[in-house]
Amino acid sequence: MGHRRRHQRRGPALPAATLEEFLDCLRRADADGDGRISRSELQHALRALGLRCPRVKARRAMANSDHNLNHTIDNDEELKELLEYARRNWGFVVN
Ligand SMILES: [Ca+2]
Repeated sequence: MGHRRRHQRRGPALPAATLEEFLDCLRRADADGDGRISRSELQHALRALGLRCPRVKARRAMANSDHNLNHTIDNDEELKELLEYARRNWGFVVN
């Protein structure tokens, strides 16, 4: 476990959530179980993890990671991008 990082521009970091916890939360948020993550599912996951402004964060993250513009995170490349985005911007730590 790494130390908790601070992001002055974006407010306080999370209480040491890991990318694995984020993934677990995404899987639980995948209501229809199709393995693809919609913006609404991402939003629910972020809320469950206690992030502020989950709606705004979900929108920005989707804009960053949804390369083929079909409004879901639906392949490994996009998921990888989303996880990297989460690590950089939301302070998730690599476990
Ligand atoms: Ca996509």
